[in-house]
Amino acid sequence: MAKFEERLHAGYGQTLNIDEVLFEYRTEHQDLIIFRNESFGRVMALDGIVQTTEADEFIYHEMLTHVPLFAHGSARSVLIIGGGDGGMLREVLKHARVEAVTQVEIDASVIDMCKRYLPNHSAGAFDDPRVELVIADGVDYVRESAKTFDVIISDCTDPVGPGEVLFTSAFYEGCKRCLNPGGVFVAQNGVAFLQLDEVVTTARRLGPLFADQCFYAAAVPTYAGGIMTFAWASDTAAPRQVDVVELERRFKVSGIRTRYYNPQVHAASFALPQYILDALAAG
Ligand code: AG3
Repeated sequence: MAKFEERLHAGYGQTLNIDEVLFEYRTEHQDLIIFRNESFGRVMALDGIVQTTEADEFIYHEMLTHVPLFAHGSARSVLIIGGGDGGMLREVLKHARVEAVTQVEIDASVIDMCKRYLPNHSAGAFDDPRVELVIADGVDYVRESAKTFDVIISDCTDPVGPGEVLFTSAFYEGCKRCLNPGGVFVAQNGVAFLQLDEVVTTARRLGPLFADQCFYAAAVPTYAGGIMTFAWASDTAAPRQVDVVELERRFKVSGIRTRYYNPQVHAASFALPQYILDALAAG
């Protein structure tokens, strides 16, 4: 049986059986493979790193959308950077208050191939009239955009290859420029136990730019190695401090159905283990 061996961490990695290769291609930017695995369904990897699977994508996509959106409470405009598989877009569009979503993805072939071979991720989201799709570099977009947003979601790869620029101060400055007052920026930030440097580096870069900066976390099985952290930044602590009672109210009013997210999970996800807090304090 063919195996997919992930190459991301030094001396440690997950291996997935490849039951069937559905698509494999060297795009203009990266190596893309979509294959089927018995436990996780369809799996998409870029440059040898698992990006998303049918079985556990809901955890990641719900946590990077519903946490900032329910915390904000009245977001109308959302910017997604990356997210070519469309899972993030699908979750954002569940919020009826959201009037406009701009998605900026560098690699058009990821979108095309995911629409075709991972159709349950986008589930038609790219056809929603609220969506504007821009094929461009995220850093350029946030530097030049005339539009501003209530929530910005960076659904990036790890800081190697094309995704590296999405962890730079230049990118974070652009996001700050594109964020409305009271807006929230969130970003995928790696699995903390194995990528602790990433947490520290992100805090060092985002911290000086925003009045409120922190991380929240969730365990996503195919991002092997323990909990994944998500970076959070805003010009105000208010959205982070919304209490569970108010989150319950907002969630109920929305009518949104989720499989991982709920207001209790939302509130609890901001509690970080001590080894992360210590690393941040040592900075
Ligand atoms: N992007 C995040 C993949 C990160 C995997 N990294 C890791 N295991 N440290 C996923 C794109 C899904 N829309």
